[in-house]
This record gives sequence, C-alpha cells and structure tokens, in this order.
Amino acid sequence: MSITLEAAPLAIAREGRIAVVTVDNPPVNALSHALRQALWDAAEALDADPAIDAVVLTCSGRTFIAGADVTEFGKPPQPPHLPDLVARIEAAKKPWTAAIHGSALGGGFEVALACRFRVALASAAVGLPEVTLGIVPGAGGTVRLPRLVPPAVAVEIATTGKPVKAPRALALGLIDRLVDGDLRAGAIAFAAAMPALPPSLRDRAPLPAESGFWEEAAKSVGKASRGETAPLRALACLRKATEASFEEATAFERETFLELRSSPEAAALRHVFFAERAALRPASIRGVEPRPVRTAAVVGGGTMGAGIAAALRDAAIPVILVERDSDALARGIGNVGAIFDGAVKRGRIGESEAAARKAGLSGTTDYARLADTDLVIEAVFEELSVKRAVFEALGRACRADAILATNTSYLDPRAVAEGLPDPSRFIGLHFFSPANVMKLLEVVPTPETAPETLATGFALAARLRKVPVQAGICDGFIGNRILKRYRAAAEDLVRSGADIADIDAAMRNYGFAMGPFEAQDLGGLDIAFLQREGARARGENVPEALGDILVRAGRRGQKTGCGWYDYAPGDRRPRPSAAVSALLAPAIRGGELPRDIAAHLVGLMGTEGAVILDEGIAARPEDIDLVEIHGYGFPRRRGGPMFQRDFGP
Ligand code: 3H9
Repeated sequence: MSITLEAAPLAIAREGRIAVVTVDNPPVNALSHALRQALWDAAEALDADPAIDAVVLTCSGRTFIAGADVTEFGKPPQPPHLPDLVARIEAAKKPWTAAIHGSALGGGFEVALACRFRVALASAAVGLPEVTLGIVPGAGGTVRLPRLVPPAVAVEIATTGKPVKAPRALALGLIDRLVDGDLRAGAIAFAAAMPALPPSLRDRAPLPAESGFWEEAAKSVGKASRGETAPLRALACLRKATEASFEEATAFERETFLELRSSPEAAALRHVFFAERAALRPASIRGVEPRPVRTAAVVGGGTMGAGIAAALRDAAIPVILVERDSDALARGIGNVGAIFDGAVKRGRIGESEAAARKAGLSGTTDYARLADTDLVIEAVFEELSVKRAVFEALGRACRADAILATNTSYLDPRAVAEGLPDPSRFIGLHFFSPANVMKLLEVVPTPETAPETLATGFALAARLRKVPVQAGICDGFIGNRILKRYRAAAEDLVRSGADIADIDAAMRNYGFAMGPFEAQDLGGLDIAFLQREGARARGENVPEALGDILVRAGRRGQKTGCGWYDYAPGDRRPRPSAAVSALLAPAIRGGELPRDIAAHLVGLMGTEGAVILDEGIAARPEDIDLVEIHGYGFPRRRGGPMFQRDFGP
C-alpha cells in the first residue's frame, strides 16, 4: 500500500516492517520548504508507528536530494529549518538508510549523514558543493563529516566542493554499501538486515588531526581558493568541529552559513549558477528539436582545429580531420594526439582511454570523405577567401542536411557563408583556445540559420560540456568586442600616466589570473596589431594604439622576449621595461586617474555590455557575464561585468 501525504512532495510505502520514504520533488529533489515539512512529518509519523522497524529514504527522478533549494536563498528562511530537520531525522527512533542515486549534494548529503546508514548505486556521487555557491554547509555537514572521515578527507570535500564518486565514497566510509541493480530493493534488504540503532554521528567523537594540520591546511586552501571567501570559512568550521563540542560547532557553522548566504560573493555565485543552467536552454530554441550529430569533421588541424577535434573526441563523437595536404594532415593528427598524451601525463585520463580517443579520429585531404558527416566545423586561417573556398568544397561534398559551422572570431559569418547552397544549415561556432579546455562557446546564427541548426549548436555545446551563449553578428561578437574596449581603456589609463604594472596588479587583485598587459604579452601583440592594420588598409579610421608602437619596435610579447614588459631568457616573469617607457613617452598625456582602477575597467566592460544588449547582440545580461567568466578569466566570485553593473557596489 502506498500513502501519499496531502500535497506533499513525498510518498511513504510499506515493505513488511520497513517504510520506504520516496521524495518526489522535481527537477532535483531540492529541499524546498514543502519538502522539509513533509520529511519532518514523515519522521514524526514513522517514529509513532509500531508496525515499522526501519526506514529507507529514496528519491524518484534523476537524483537523490541535490541540496537546499537555492531559489529560497534570497528569502527569509522558513521553519522547519534544514538543520532542525537533519537533527530530527538523526533523532529518529528507527534507523534510517539513505538510498542514493545520482547526487547527494549539500543539504542532500547532510540529510544522508543524519541517516544511520547510506547505500548507493556505483554511479552515484556525494559531496558538499556549498563553497561553489559562496557559502559553507549550513545543516551540520562540517560537523558530522569529521566524525566520519579523517580531517584531510573532510577538508578536501568541504573546501573544494568536488563530489566524491560512490566507489571512492565507499572506500572512505562515507557510504556503507554499493547496491547493484535495483536500488530500492537493495536498500530494503540492507535495512532489514540492520535492525539495531547504532550511535549517530552526533554521538561519535571527531577524528583527531595531527599537530600543525590546520595551519598547513589553511595555507593550501588559501592558495587554491584564489580569493574566494567560502573555502577558508569552511575550513574554520571543520576545525571548530574537531576542537569544540557538537553543539558549539553546529552553532558556529550556522552562523557562518547565514553570514555568507547574504554576502555579495554568494549572490554573485548564485547568479552564475543559474545563468549557466539557463544558458543551455535559451528562449530562441524552445521547442525546437536539434539535428542528431553522430559524426563530425573539423577542417584545419592547427591549434584551434586540433582543440576542437579533441573536444569532440572527449564527447565520444567520431571525428574526421581535414587538411590541405598530407604533411599538414600529419601535423594536425599529431596536434590532437599531443593533447591526449598531455592529458595522460597530467593523470586526467588513462593510456587506454587516450588510445580510444585517438582511434576515433581519422584524417583526410579529400572532401569527398565527408559525404555522410552530420556536422563540419571549419577552423582554418582567418582569411575570407580561404574560408569561402572551404565552404564551397563542403557545399559540394556534404549531405544537403549536414550542419556547416565556421569558427571565425572576427570575420562576418554572413560573408563566409555567401554562395553556400542552403545557408539555413550554416552557423558560427566560436570556440576559445585551448578549445578542449575553455568552457565558452559563442553560437552565432546568421539571419538565414534555421532554428534546428541553432538548436544543434546548443545541443552540441551541452554534449561537449560547454557553456553556450548566443551572439549576434558584429565585430568581435560579444567577447572580443568587450576585450577590445577593455584593452583600449587600459591603454587610456597608461596615456593618463598610470603605471602598466599597477594596472595589471589591480586586475589581478580583483581576481583575474592576469592583467590586460601581461595577458597580451602571453598571447602575442601581433594578432590585434594585424587586425588594426588590416582595417586601416581597408580605409577604416583606426587610431594608433600603444600596442602598435610596441609591435613596430619589435616587441610582440613573450615570444620575442619583450612586449609591454621585458623578459629574461627562460623566465616568464614580467619586468617593467625602461625601453617601453621611452617608446611610449611621447604618447603619455597625463591626466586624472580613477581611484579604483579595477572598478573603472570593469565598469567600462559593463558599459560596452549595455550597448551590446541594446543592439541585440546579446539577449540577456547574464549571457555577457558567462562570456566574460568562461572565455576571458573574469573572476566567477564577482558575477561578471553586468552583474557588477546591476548589483555591484
Ligand atoms: C545547500 O545545500 C546548503 C545547505 O548546506 C544548508 C542549507 C541550510 N536548488 O544542473 P541541472 C535546478 S546549497 C534549486 O541542469 P543536472 C537548476 O537550476 C545547495 N534549483 O541538472 C535547473 O533548473 P531549470 C548545494 C536547483 O541533471 C534544474 O534544477 N547543492 C538546484 O545536469 C536542473 O539542474 C548544489 O549546489 C538547487 N539546489 O545536474 C547542487 N540544483 O531546469 C546543485 C539544481 O529550471 N545542483 N537546480 O533550469 C547540481 O549540481 C546539479 O543540478 C545536479 C543535477 C548535479 C544535482
């Protein structure tokens, strides 16, 4: 018999003397107010039921409880509060067993820790990802975890936020058993064999830390968290749990959680969390079915093409690499292979996985081999005539319904597609280098692009685990257009008398890995220079940039040993350059400098973003934020330039 509590997002069924509580709160069984209340009521009812000896807690849908309901974080908390619910389940008179599939995360894992036992499918994962949302666990996660696993493991889980897969979780003692096959049946059998009520985690002492452990951990967590507040605060909670009473540690954790929940950093990280999820399902493709992509080809095996091919192989899509001659093809295949070899060296994949990825890549110099390919991505030299020749060949060789994409970053995709039979299957897919690593994908439809083609671009991004953002056609699309404005504004500061190294330091302190000048030295100053020269050759009025002066003096960045800075041979550390000061001296006009350089430059990014929105190049401010965070190193904890513009200080 199954009783569904009225309007409750869970059901209770009986299997002999075992009660099975099944949470059903789509999409991810988050602990909304209604669910917390329903679980509370279930705990009360089952404690009072003499016909029940044990309880199995399971979930329907794609996952176990994925955490607190993040949409409730902006509102005042309503009872029953999660810590109280967790304590209530822990205080139950019958042993509860959490039966985990999908993910038990955050509050979901905290509920599981309140259960006496945890069993899981091998495909499941558990974790405390709160720090990725700028908060610490708020329902006892940092207090119970160190009572279950050694401090080093607790630190890893709570300060990185990375989930632990079930087999490792079993080895660590985070779960008690892996269930093969039917989780519900397996959990019931397990619960039936465990009649006793062993001590709860509350009754256990925390595992001891060696002397000096917390000081060392603070150093490494501080370094890894790159300016984010939450990881060190989570560490402080774990330390408290090992040094104070359960009650004191719980109060400390709750206080920290409530403080951080209302912090600007947490608001920014929540904004990014929801923006990333919304990115995969923009309004422009609602209800449109993507075309199947079973096979793909990449034209051009340089750095970009090889990265794209590797990204496709990482998603298990068979790839044909196309080059113009056999030497270039051999180099291209070598470039892709080197990416997988590098992944093996860094321990990301095993030898056999690398071999499988390489085996799914073939090469050709003959377009006729693409006759049955579903998707072709062109990544050849940024020259209109070269790209057009590629699409002419593709137009002849490919199936009439094959999707044809260009990876151009600066050319007008409409011009690239000119003359293509059926331009409705053409689209811009702008990857960022290294394409197998960088998460951003700018999806650029032309006016002719069919909705299914656009939807296929988004579906591909999801398969490649990328963050897709639709961009309209303009010089540089969204990201490079803002980059141009940012660099020009940084140069303007130099003209006004700001120190190059001070500007870089300001942006690093803000949270970028590098400032604008260091970044140019790394990437090379010549690409932007050649673009400006090209525009000048076409008769456009492009004022002289400071970068032009440097390139003309042979300073093209690290590769020439000098750019905005000087570099000693074999040393990538930038050193302020007297030669640069002398070269730029005539262009320095002096003037007033902003009090806060980073706020000024980020503000100008936001201003450009606002124009981009007005022009319809981006659909939503959060799309611009995603472009900056995932393509240009904007610090995630700041939420992006549009978040700063709309909600910043
Ligand atoms: C916490 O627990 C704090 C506690 O310690 C203390 C409290 C006192 N809330 O990712 P998907 C939505 S903090 C609300 O595409 P998947 C998401 O927006 C929380 N909504 O699915 C999307 O909505 P829509 C700690 C949520 O299958 C839909 O669900 N937990 C939440 O690829 C599908 O999401 C986390 O940080 C939420 N917590 O991946 C876990 N989570 O369809 C965060 C998701 O309208 N969640 N949504 O766009 C995840 O990591 C993934 O969702 C998960 C499933 C791996 C579970």
